[in-house]
Amino acid sequence: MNGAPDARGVVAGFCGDLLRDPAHRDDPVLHDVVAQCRQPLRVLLVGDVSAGKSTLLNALLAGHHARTEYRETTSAVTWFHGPRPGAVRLPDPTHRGVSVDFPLARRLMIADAPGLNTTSENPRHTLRMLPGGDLAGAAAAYVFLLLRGRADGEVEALGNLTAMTAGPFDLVGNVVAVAGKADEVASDPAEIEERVPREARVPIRAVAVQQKMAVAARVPAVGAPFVSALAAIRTLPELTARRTLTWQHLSGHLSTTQVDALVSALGSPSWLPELLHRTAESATPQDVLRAVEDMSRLPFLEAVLTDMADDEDLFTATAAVLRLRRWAVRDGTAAGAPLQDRLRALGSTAAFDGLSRRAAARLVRHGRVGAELADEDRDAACELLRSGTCHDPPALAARWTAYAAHPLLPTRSRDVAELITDLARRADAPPRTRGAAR
Ligand SMILES: Nc1nc2c(ncn2[C@@H]2O[C@H](COP(=O)(O)OP(=O)(O)O)[C@@H](O)[C@H]2O)c(=O)[nH]1
Ligand SMILES: [Mg+2]
Repeated sequence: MNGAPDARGVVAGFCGDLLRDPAHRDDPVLHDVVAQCRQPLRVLLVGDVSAGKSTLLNALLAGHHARTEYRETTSAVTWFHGPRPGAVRLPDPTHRGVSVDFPLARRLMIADAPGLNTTSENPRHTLRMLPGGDLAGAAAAYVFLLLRGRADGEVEALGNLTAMTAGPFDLVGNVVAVAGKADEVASDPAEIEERVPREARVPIRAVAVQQKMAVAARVPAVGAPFVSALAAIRTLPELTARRTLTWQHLSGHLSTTQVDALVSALGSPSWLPELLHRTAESATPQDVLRAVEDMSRLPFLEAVLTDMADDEDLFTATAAVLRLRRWAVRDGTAAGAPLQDRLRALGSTAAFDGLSRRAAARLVRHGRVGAELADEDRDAACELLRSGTCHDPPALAARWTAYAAHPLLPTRSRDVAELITDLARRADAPPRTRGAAR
């Protein structure tokens, strides 16, 4: 991006060379890696049946594009991508592609894998299958939909997923845990988002989402019956006095159309009192729509996905290299060993040097690296890693040198600290007058 050396271009060029060899000319993995390097970030949505994957997709797509029946009738992986000229290459011939213009369409393409776990008695099977197949490498980022706002039953699955996709740069932040159907969880969203990464025991970000409300705000289903239902409830003290409401409480006072509008937009009535509170001052259709959208928290998830897409070169190149490594192993030992060497040599290109700095910035921002330092020292280190400049390089070098000297520091943290110190020492000219050396 922005004229920075592009590691995806280097990987695509590497595959292009291999494809000129008649032995590999028709190789589907090589062809797909080339496509992957030219497409927006590929995001895979994983989660149990009925976790609310299709509803979440529809929210992100701002339309009813994914089927939301409880029982899936198709086991095809479906990729939703923005309109692009020509055919869009998908990772596998069995996958389906749907072209739709959605808010993040220029930044990412996203797949739902329905039915992957419907055929299995054990829902965790989906994730066990991922490392064996090529699907894992074909995606470069993951949305992991949690049930009941908890990650403690997913420690193994999340650990495997993050370990399997970390790659040569110890990538973190390519998995976001989404606590969906947040209205059905007793804890409030802030508590869920703080607790889930601790439960998961891996550096993932967590976002609590009420995807049903997000769909309602975006499709939009928040129409006249919905707005009039809120207005009617407000005139009824026997309802507004209650801290919790059930659909039964409402059905005696509202029309069936009004109750249906509430049910289909909210899923459960548990966030209804909060919605009434938020729209107490002003409840025009626009205000109600905005309140429903805000409460859904989908904009937070979109911000996290956008942040991931900002590192698409890092994410996609990492996934592609991991894929090519597996491919080289499958290719057999004779050709495989020199290929592994050539793949390793990619690591010493300038483009990959840039990636290792961006990956280090992610380890500082989302991982444990530098956790003992002050926020401003971590922020300055991230800025330095990303742009080559920061406010006071000598002071930053001193603090990260002291950090690196801690005897019990994990190797990776020490490596990152030394990289930061080294960059800070070289960035000792007044930062604002230097050209940004990205
Ligand atoms: N209460 C509530 N229900 C939801 C929410 N999102 C989805 N659901 C319901 O959960 C069920 C399964 O949703 P679906 O998206 O089809 O799940 P999938 O099997 O993972 O694709 C459906 O009945 C949805 O209406 C939500 O945010 N809140
Ligand atoms: Mg579904």
